[in-house]
Amino acid sequence: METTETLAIARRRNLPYAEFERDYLIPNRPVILTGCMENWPALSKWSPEFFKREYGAASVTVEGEESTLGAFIDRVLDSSPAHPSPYLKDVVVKDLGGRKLMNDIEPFCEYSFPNWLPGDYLVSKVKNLFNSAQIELFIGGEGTKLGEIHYDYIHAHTVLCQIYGRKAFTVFPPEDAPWLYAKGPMAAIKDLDSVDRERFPLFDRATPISFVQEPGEIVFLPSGWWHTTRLLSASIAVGVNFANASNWAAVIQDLRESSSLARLPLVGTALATYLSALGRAKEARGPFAGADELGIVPAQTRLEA
Ligand SMILES: O=C(O)CCC(=O)C(=O)O
Ligand SMILES: [Fe+2]
Repeated sequence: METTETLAIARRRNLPYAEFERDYLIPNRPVILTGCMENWPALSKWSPEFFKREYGAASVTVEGEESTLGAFIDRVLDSSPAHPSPYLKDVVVKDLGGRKLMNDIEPFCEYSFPNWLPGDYLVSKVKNLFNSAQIELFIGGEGTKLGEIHYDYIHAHTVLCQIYGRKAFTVFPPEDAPWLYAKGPMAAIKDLDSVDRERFPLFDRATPISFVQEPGEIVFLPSGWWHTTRLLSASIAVGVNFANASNWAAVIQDLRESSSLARLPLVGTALATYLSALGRAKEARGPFAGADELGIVPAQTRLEA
């Protein structure tokens, strides 16, 4: 933060896929995408009260604590910056509400396709890891904080689609890892509101970009970008991790460096060879690979272009 220049993120409305690919996906730059959620029934339908009414009896585990979704929503409605509610993060939308709920978020954001993470993999460990990429629900209350600065698992990209309420982001480019005192995907610095400068003197060199996401906006965070969030009001979002030709090499590299098995030289090489070949096979499945397995219908404007 030595420069006085404020780094900013672009907002692009109805961005054609080819331009998204050229200007953001391939260069690995974040962007806010607007215009693509306008036909989602969720935008007028979803609220904390909606989830309490329709799915209140469902049981959920939030930050290690089990309760009904209804009881959790009560905490969201009572949340304040002084007493924030926990953050519901890993509920799979189609497990909670099936086709009926998925229908509310269609046509889904096409920028997140092709997605090569869903589908079959010969190695069951890889399959479980990759298949944990699902369309997930995020619900929290005013003042709820993500509580960690991280990049997403296996160097996947992510899209986060804001449906209800407002969310503040702070993101940092992958190169800022040393200034965040990072180990693997997690920064040692946890809370940006109170950074211990004695312990973390190099934090001053970091180049944060802060912005607020509004309902109807999609944040694209590319592979390896550090991020943390804070909810400015009760908030509901959906998101999904994805990987394709643009970050496949980074995903393979991540596996080789992070999994103890893949660090054995021969296993690592065999796995990398297998995954590279698999990437070429996935490529042949076209621009919307992964949509069937995720159980979602994507927008397909790039076919009209
Ligand atoms: O609050 C958010 O939407 C970000 C959540 C996030 O970064 C994650 O679950 O990996
Ligand atoms: Fe994340």
